[in-house]
Amino acid sequence: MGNLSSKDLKEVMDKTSYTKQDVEKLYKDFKVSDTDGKTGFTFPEFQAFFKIRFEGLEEATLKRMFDLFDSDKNGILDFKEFASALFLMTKATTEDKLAFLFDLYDTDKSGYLSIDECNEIITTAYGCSRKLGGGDSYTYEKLTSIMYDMQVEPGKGISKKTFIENGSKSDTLCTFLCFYKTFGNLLY
Ligand SMILES: [Ca+2]
Ligand SMILES: [Ca+2]
Repeated sequence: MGNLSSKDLKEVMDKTSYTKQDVEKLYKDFKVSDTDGKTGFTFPEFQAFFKIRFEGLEEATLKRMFDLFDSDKNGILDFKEFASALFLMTKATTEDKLAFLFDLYDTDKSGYLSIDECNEIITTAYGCSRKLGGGDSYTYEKLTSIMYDMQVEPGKGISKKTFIENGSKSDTLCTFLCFYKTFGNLLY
């Protein structure tokens, strides 16, 4: 143990566009934060790792994020799941990021974002934008107008298709809700 197997390395590189060096660097950081010595992040380790970035996030939202990243649902985020998650939240296309964010905030899994779910996105994104050094009233208005300009289907809410189409017109939403350290400066 301790080293990344060449099979895992190859798998991560196939799934993402990370280089060998990227993956090795990531693996080192992952091992450092994997403090209980088991192979993978427990939820508290995951929280600790992203604490700098997501201090203001509700624990429930972080837990949903963890559960969505934990693709084999064993309660542990192994390195491959972690690397894919990080890639998705930083380097993937805006469309892929938005699809993930939609699933993250569609709390009741209805396939639509309700008003409450939209408000949670706005609140979270605004909170994150403050952490990134923004968070003025202009940002708040911009976020609100992105969300409220989306077509709402009566009795249902905003569909995933609409969310992705409208959200991808600007990168504002993704910048606030994904893994950025500061504006334009990704965590990885
Ligand atoms: Ca897992
Ligand atoms: Ca919903």
